Amino acid sequence: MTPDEILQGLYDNTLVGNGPAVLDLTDQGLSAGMQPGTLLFDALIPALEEVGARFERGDFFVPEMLIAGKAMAGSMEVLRPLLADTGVETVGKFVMGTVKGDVHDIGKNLVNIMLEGAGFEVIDLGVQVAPETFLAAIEKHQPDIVGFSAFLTTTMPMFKANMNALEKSGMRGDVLVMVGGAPVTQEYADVVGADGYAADASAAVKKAKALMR
Ligand code: B1M
Repeated sequence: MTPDEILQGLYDNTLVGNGPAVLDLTDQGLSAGMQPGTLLFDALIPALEEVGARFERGDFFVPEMLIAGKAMAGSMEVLRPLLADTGVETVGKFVMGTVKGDVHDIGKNLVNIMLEGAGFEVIDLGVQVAPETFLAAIEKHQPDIVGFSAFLTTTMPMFKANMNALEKSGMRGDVLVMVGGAPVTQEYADVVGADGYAADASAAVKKAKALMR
């Protein structure tokens, strides 16, 4: 198969949620010397964007979104160590989680991979993370930055709930706060009082590094 055929195959099979084929094509691409970032940014992410567009149009429903997400997550397991393995020294500690009420984690996991690749130690709290769980992790790990991810307009208000909990605990001054996720904007980040916002994983790395300075 040519690199173009591998990318097309990855896109098509992610779109229909064919996990085994996505894994197989990921292996084939890597064996052929393709860059992990090419497989991710030129096939997997565009496929999920198309899944979202079809969901919006009513052509896809939740099960289709779920199997497409799972197919991509399988490939990410293979790509993760390759994307993160840059041998960079630790530049800071990052506690990350998707907010309470929200189960989306692909975008968050991608940010984590890129942060790790840039030398951050990332403590991932997973999804549906309650304010008190963030607080406990901040107390335990003493991170430089805490990151809140939200992918639904209905869960974005949890940013404010988390900020309020941080203020109340007296720890707000000890940690920088970054927010992100598909529906989040710089404006919204400003409204909730976050220190940083990024639209995607590479912007998140740039912002996190800038905040550390
Ligand atoms: Co859901 N979903 N979903 N979904 N889902 C969206 C997000 C949606 C936009 C689809 C649509 O309508 N077009 C829509 C939200 C609409 C809105 O609120 N405005 C939606 C909906 C409505 C829902 C449900 C409510 C559907 C329902 O049940 N009726 C439901 C909610 C469940 C819940 O959370 N309580 C639901 C469920 C699901 C699945 C479980 C089926 C599955 C999630 C699987 C998983 O994550 N493990 C799923 C999926 C797969 C999607 C889409 C198709 C893909 C999301 C994704 O992974 N994108 C999505 C449509 C879309 O986004 N186009 C959709 C790829 C990812 C790499 O991109 O998420 O943008 P992204 O991540 C970026 C940035 O956000 C940023 O960097 C990432 C990497 O570049 N970023 C940060 C993320 N976190 C950051 C943190 C930072 C900085 C940057 O600092 C801390």
